[in-house]
Amino acid sequence: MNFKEKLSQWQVQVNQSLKKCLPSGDVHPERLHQAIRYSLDAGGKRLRPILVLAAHELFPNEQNPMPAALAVECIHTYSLIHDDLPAMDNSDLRRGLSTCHKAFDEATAILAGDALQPIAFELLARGYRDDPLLGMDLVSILAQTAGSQKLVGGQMQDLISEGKQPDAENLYYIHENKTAAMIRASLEMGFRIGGMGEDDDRMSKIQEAGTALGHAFQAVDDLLDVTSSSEELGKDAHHDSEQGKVTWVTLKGEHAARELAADYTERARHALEALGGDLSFLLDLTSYMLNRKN
Ligand code: GRG
Repeated sequence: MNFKEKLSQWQVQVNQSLKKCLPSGDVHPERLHQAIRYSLDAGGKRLRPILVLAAHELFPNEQNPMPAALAVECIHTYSLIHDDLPAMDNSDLRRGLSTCHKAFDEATAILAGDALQPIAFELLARGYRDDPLLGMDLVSILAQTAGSQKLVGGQMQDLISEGKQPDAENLYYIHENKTAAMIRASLEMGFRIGGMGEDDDRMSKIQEAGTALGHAFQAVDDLLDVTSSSEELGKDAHHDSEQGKVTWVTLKGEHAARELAADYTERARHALEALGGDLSFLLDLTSYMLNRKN
């Protein structure tokens, strides 16, 4: 199977498993479950769950990585729903559809995001009952990553930095926590499920790869915001400049942002190459993430 076939096979599997694991829209309170389903079914590239599956596949074992892949996607989707709210980025378009608060209402969107968080942790608790130490380890990684010093902290810093003087150190902090932390955690969780948690050298290499891949991803995101249309992106284009956000593009220009994305991708590839195992899918995924169009 080539890269594109495997990517799309995993995307389909993630989508089907999400459908099976989450309450359907006719479960009471229907409106809440319809809003959760709406945002998850809207699609998205499913990059974070695929990173979990791909990292597990490097040194695979009998353990199923899918519950962790779904848990990561639930946290990611909640963060997008909340990020789009009027109190935050105030966006109208997400994953090619109206944002959750536009399609439903603000209160429902807040609650849909809230509900996705315990769903994520329940997926981990239930999915790894046969190996409680692994389950607790995964809960701990995801809780820390989604918490006040990573995802939420990065978002807070992003919001309070709007319209402020550009500052590369601050921008790095925002990207590290808002974006790279979830990408790194996805790789780390897949690797731990594959039983590689005790291998400190390899663990630090996969963390290094995740960090670099996360920063590359954000630099590409900054570029796409200025070079693509809302139609191509499936979300509001030119949003960063309208919100007065500092990005690599506003700080250093398009050319430098492109170089930065390529440089971080190269660093990620270098760290991955030190791991061994069959790296072909993960290496192709780094190129796909660098060259993505949405
Ligand atoms: C609200 C706690 C909280 C956090 C929000 C996710 C996020 C933090 C903000 C979204 C805005 C943004 C541009 C974030 C950085 C990059 C990012 C996470 C983009 C969206 O991820 P994709 O492109 O989306 O993987 P899909 O829809 O494909 O899953």
